[in-house]
Amino acid sequence: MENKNYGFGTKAIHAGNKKDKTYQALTMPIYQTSTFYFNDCEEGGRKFAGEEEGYIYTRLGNPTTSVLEQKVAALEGAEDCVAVASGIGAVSSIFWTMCKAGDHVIADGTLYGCTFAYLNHGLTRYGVEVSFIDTSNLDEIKKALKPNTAAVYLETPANPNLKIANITAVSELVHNYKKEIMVVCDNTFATPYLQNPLKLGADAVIHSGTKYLNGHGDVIAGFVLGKKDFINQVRLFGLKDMTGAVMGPFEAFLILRGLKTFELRMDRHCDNAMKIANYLEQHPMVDKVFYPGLKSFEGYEIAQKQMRKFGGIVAFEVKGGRAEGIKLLNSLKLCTIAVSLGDAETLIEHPASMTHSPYSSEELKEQGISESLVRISVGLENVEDIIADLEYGFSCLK
Ligand code: LCS
Repeated sequence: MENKNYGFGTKAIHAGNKKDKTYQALTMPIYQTSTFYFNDCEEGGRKFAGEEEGYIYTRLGNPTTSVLEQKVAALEGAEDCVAVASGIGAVSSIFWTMCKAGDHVIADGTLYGCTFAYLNHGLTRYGVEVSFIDTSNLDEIKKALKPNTAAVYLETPANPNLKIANITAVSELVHNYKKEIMVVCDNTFATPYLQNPLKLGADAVIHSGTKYLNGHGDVIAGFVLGKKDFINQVRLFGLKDMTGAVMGPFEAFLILRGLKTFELRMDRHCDNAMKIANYLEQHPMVDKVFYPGLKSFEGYEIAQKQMRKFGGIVAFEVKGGRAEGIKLLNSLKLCTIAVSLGDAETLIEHPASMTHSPYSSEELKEQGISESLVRISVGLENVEDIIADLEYGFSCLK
């Protein structure tokens, strides 16, 4: 793709693509191979020494996966990207690359449950200290920064309650303290269509590619994005030697296929979610709605500045408590009870007992994740049908 000024939808279809000179296939083929032959021993030596370009072994790189990496880099406005086997593969690959024993990490306390588990119960076993704070409060960041701080990690909007951090303000503050500290943003909820943390000052971005990027609920995948040198370190150390959590070529193919409709899907997810947030906000059986596009939402002002639209996830507290929330889920006919998000199907879950079960009940309370919180990943169905299903669910609580 030659024109860097193409629109987002055009890039999602064309960026990074390579013309197949052998058979002139329109769609990038699946190079389902673990290894690549060398014409002679010297060629293998040159490729291993980095003196000659080309593929060696799929754990280090694969043509199908490379096209996807270049496409996601173009969408996110990143110099480079490495594809990995899952979102948690992205989290672990980046931390093994950035940190060593004796380092300190600052992370927001509100994170996807397994990211929290990795940081709280995993990384700390290897001599890295982790401080969980509220990154939407700049004073807390100031207080937490230390000479050995290696990284500041946040999700915005965060899983499960869409909490917003100001990426520009956080990055400026951290880099003014010490420019080498990596500010890393998990952009899974927003996607590159709605928000580009690297353009706002962050040093690296991670994604669960399982979600909107693929969009069809049939892949587990992840991405790490950032400067070329750093991504090279993630690829050749964090991924190649530490986690080995490499993306397979078939998964790359499915995500390439999913990305062709990325812009269309995201517009529909966002429009449907806004309507559902408005519906829930006026509902007498709802205590509170969490959605960055609602004026009543705490992070609304910052979300307006750093996001283009407000995403497909809506969370809300059901009046009454945990039992009412669970009863609502169990009553629904169209919305499916399932974790994950970003699929065509509307998925609904109970964070306290599902995605955020790695948190203790005290930790959930500290993060304001209540037992009555329900999270909806608004799908691509006709929004009237989703609302009718929710209305039926609420009617079962009476
Ligand atoms: N980051 C965020 C913000 C996530 O929501 C998830 C998964 C991950 C990273 C990890 O990605 P994975 O390894 O699953 O590809 N979130 C899930 C959720 O909310 N329900 O099920 C998975």
